[in-house]
Amino acid sequence: MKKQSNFEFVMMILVVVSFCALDSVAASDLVHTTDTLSQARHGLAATTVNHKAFFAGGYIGPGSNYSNVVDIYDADTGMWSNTTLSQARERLAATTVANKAIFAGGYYAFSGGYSSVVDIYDADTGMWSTTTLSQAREYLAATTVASKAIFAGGWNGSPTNAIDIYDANLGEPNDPSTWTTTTLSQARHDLAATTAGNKAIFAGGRTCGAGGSCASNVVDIYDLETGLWSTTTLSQPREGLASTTVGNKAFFAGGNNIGGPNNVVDIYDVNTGEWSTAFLSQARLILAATTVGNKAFFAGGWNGSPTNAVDVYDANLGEPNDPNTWSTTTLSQARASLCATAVANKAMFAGGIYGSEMYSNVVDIFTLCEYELAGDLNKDCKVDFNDFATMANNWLIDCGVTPYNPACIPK
Ligand SMILES: [Ca+2]
Repeated sequence: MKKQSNFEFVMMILVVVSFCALDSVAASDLVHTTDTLSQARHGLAATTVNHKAFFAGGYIGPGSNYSNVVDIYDADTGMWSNTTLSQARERLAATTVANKAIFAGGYYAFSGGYSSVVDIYDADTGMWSTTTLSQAREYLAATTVASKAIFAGGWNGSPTNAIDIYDANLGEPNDPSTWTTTTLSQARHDLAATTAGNKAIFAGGRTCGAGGSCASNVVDIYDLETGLWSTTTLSQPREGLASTTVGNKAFFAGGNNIGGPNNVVDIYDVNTGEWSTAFLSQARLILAATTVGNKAFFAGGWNGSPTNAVDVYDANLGEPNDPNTWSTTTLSQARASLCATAVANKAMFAGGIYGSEMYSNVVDIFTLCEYELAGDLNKDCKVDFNDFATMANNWLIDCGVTPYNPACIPK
């Protein structure tokens, strides 16, 4: 038998150190892989700054309760690290402005532990700092338009209409003069927020406490150009919906209305000011949404039980009211109350709850690659250890000699 070369040996080592689980290909230009958070949890918040995706806080179950963990994925290196928030909490909101990732509010203790804490990561300095919201609250929503990070609504024993706005053009967020306050047209929590063009849009939510039927159809819109707020309505009232933006269109998908889990997607075109509707493949609430390139992803949620459904809208294929522009795929694990963010060419869905007191550490990653790259065997747009591992796994297999080898797949 031929002595194994150094090259072969190096590749065998690479198989051992390869850390990303490869999964099925979701669509021709999407690669689905999975990874894990350092701690299983749900009710966490995610945002991305400077090629790094942050997954912060959450609920980790009875006994230990709330998480202060921040898992950080670096898209440049493919490596994970972690750090901690200044306060463990769940149901916080996250957004990014001017190279700062901001994590605001949440719930930190049973019986009234509403948080006003704002943790801020500055990607320019690598430092963390803190400040406070004008009002402690959980179940708030956040989005950023230009230099303004806007934190709206929430619950602190009752629904609130509070809006806190940090303007990065005015200085550092620990300077109180960089913050202003205003109000939503309707106090509510568990609403959804996204930004399209010059407009920050806050939609739906819940106007009462546990047990009541009180989903909201209200949409509050902040126009950066005029500095004015206006209101409109969703086609159906819902809470626990998910939002994201593709190009000039803001999407508000799913949620719970008075009739139960909902499959409606309301779509606002900021260029025309027109609303249209589409439908998810499956009615559900507490799903997560994010966008990579021209594709919007709506993943997971609850429809009586946790679901692994993923609906994908592709703006390259046309307008979203055309069903042909939508396709479906699945998460590796059915779960609800997960979080989502996009980094580089990856849509990432992390954590969640998949049963009674069963919390997830799973990260599903959909990588969009619209290029051909020689040696990129898993089609994720880069050549790295994962491609090397695939090659090493199949090293010296000759399908002409051993066609019965399971690695030999007929064309
Ligand atoms: Ca690759």
